[in-house]
Formats: sequence, structure tokens, C-alpha cells
Amino acid sequence: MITLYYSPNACSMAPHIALEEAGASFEARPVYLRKGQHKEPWYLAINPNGQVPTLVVDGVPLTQNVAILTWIGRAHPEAGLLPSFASPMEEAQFLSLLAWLASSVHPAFGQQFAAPRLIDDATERERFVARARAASEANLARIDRMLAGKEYAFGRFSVADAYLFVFLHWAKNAFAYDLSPYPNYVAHRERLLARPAVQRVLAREQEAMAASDAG
Ligand SMILES: N[C@@H](CCC(=O)N[C@@H](CS)C(=O)NCC(=O)O)C(=O)O
Repeated sequence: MITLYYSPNACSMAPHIALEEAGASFEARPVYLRKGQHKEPWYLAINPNGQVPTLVVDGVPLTQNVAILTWIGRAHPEAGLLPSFASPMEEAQFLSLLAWLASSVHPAFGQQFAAPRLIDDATERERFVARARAASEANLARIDRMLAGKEYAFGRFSVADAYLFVFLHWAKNAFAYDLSPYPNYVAHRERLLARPAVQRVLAREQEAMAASDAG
């Protein structure tokens, strides 16, 4: 039994896509960040970090996108969601990308999401957001260079592509960045948007968002 605790449009979209791509049988349970549900005692009992995503597999909670994505790939070998590693170095390069996304790319966006909540002074907040945005733009440019001449990050579709999808989704939909400097990344996004699994996830998350607006 697999349960994914996610919040619509959060980084949990990456494992959500990976589970759909795997053809896994799972329950997707929304935990609405904007309603503070991730800090409620019932959820903290599952994930003491108070963050999404959490994947609960047969009663065992697993946190952190890098671990969750790797688990989904390993637990569904028939779906081929991990690159076929020809050497330990190839596997390490894959983990290196996931770790960089989690430790640098995600936090720079996280600062932009958190700024209104963390910083009252408008001038200080604008300076903070401008710095974080510059870091995000540099990261997006680096990803764009990495994707030059490639359909996917590691040859065929892998969980790394599901993770990559999240950041351009935020750049476009949460922060209205100009995406024209990132043509390879935009093409990658369009390739993912054409995948039925990605379409199912976006529809489910939009539906969850609408249900939360109504409630
Ligand atoms: N390192 C964690 C980061 C998870 C994370 O920052 N999740 C965000 C949503 S994208 C969250 O739950 N934020 C709420 C909070 O930190 O209070 C991972 O990769 O899973």
C-alpha cells in the first residue's frame, strides 16, 4: 500500500509524476500547505519535518525527494524510471543532479515563496527576493545548458525529469519569469506536458486545488 502526501503545485509534484509514470497503485492525499495542514499533529506524526512530500509504503514513511524518487525508480524496475547506469560514476552523476536540485535549485525558489511570510520590511524583502531570483535564474540557465541537444536529462525519461519539471512549473506559473532565455528547458517542459502521466497529475492537482478553494 502506497500513499503520497502532497500539496498541489509543490515539489511533491515530482514523486506524484514518478508514481504515475511507474503505473503504481497509490493513493494521493492532499496536505494543503496554504491551510497549514503540514504543521498539524496528525501530519507531523507521519513526517516530523512538517513538509511534503511524504511517501508511506506499507506503513513506513519515507521523506526527501531524492530518496523518494530513487525508491520509486528502484521499486518499479519494469517502468525504467532510473537511467541504465553503465558505471558507478554514471549512477553518481544522476544522484549528483538530484542532490543539486534538492539542495540549491529548490531552496532558491523556496526563499521566493517564503519571503512574504518571513520578511515584513518591504525594502529588505525586495532585496532578498531579488537575490533569490538571480540565483534561480542562474540555476535555470545551468539546467538549460545541461539539456542542450537532449530530450531528457539522461537519455530516456527518468525520475530526474519529473523533478526538473517542477522548477520550470514554478518559474512560469508561480513567479511569471521570462522563460525565453531557457529554450531547451522549455522544450523539455513541453515534452513532459505531452506525457499522459504528467497530464493526469496536473489534472488531479488542479482538481485538489479547486476543491480546497471551494472548502
Ligand atoms: N528537502 C525536502 C524539501 C521539501 C520541501 O521544502 N517541501 C516544501 C514544499 S515544496 C514544504 O513542505 N514546505 C513547507 C514548509 O517547509 O513549511 C525534499 O526534498 O523533500
